[in-house]
Amino acid sequence: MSKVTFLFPKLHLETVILQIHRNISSKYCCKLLILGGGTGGCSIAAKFSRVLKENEIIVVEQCERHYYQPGFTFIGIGQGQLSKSWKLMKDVLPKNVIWIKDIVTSIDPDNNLVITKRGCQILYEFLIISLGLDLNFGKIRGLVDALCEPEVCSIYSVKYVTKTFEAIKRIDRGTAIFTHPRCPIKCQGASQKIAYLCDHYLRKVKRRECVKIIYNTANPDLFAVRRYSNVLWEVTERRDIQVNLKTNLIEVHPSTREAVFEKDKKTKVFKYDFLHVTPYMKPPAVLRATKSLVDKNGYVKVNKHTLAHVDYPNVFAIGDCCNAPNSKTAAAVAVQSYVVFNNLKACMLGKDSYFFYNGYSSCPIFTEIGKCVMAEFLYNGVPFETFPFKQDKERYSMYYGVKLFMPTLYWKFMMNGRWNGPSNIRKIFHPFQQHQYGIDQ
Ligand code: FAD
Ligand code: UQ1
Repeated sequence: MSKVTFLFPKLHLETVILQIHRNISSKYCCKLLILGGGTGGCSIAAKFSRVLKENEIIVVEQCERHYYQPGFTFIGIGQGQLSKSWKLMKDVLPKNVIWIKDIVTSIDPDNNLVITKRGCQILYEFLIISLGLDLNFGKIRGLVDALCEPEVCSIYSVKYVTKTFEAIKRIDRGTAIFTHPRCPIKCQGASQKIAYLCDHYLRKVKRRECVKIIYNTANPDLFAVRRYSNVLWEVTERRDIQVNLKTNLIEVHPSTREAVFEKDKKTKVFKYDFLHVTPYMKPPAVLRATKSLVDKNGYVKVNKHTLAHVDYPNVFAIGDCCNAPNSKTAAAVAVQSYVVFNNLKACMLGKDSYFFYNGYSSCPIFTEIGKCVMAEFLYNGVPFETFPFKQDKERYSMYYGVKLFMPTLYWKFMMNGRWNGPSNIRKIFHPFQQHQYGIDQ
């Protein structure tokens, strides 16, 4: 495992000393504050809960439930149930951390202070931001109203995911449209996975001939990594799925079932009988409001290799809300959590060493119920595969591997801080490969 010497600016912890007394109920202080109890927040809390003392960690998370979001694609095609895709936050978070169930409303990194909606003031020595992305259905005019109709849906939201399969089951003719927005999103593959699965379902029930399937994406290619987009182009051609690139949804008229798209600054209206929308996404409001922490789009400014904040050495970010240019997935978070854990631990001890994140991400692209292209890659779309066979192929093994083993890997290993990505598996299959940990230089 590569460890490289690097100078973290030393913190003068004596000066950060928390002057608030623990016995004032709405005032807290802690060694490590974690914002967000999603994939990143829970996995890193689990890691630090083994090295820090009881009550030295506080997690602020607004939700009662922790969802396994990768399962939403299966739910959308009737291969999973929403009721089985979540656990209570209290059961996912480690037992020896303090959970403040509230919304973070203010972050003041100059004074090491976070304030919540109900008025808790929390002073921290070290901060990890893992607030994910907010879904922004409202950005597309008419969409929120359209989502009240039975034929408009989205696997991206807890609210609409179950409805997706209901809507797919009802398709019997006409045009089914799937969209992908013009912004970074979590799991860039999910917007097209659901189109392929829908196509497969319609073939199974022998209604495919009556339905035209269109995938309208704002992106310039089907997938950001050429190796995998090649195979996906073959899939869409073979299965007669029309792909329109650089075609961005801007408006929906539910009463006439029309979706308005923009391409090359011109608008084009598509009639639909079924519409699956992948919404715009944006960092949570509190991040966008904290200008000193974020870039112009509201993502936390980190060094893309160390994941330390570029200006505040006691602040790190992990997952979808940071501005490292990796593809935003839980698979990426697994590797990032390992890097952040080691770098922050070194920082806490005043050591000058760091681990290096090279952008690893993975996206299992289901092309049928029973087939999956397992995309794995680094920064700049460089393929970086784990298994001893070509992964730019549709495979049965990858589909069932993801469906059957990934939830256990997520709940039992990742949420306990014990899954750092597939580096150890890769080491078995590719013992002489460089960069085998996905985290070295
Ligand atoms: P999240 O897990 O979203 O956590 C953010 C947390 O912050 C949430 O719990 C939220 O409630 C909390 N929060 C936000 N704002 C505040 C606030 N102001 N105050 C308090 N709490 C707040 N990844 C894969 O690796 N493989 C897949 O196959 C895959 N498929 C996917 C399919 C779908 C449909 C979706 C939606 C996602 C998929 N992902 C997949 C992506 C993966 O789920 C995310 O990348 C991952 O969950 C990101 O983790 P995170 O911690 O950054 O954000
Ligand atoms: C992964 O690590 C992960 O996080 C737990 C996922 O989310 C559920 C994934 O979908 C994938 C594919 C990985 C990567 C794991 C392997 C074995 C390639």
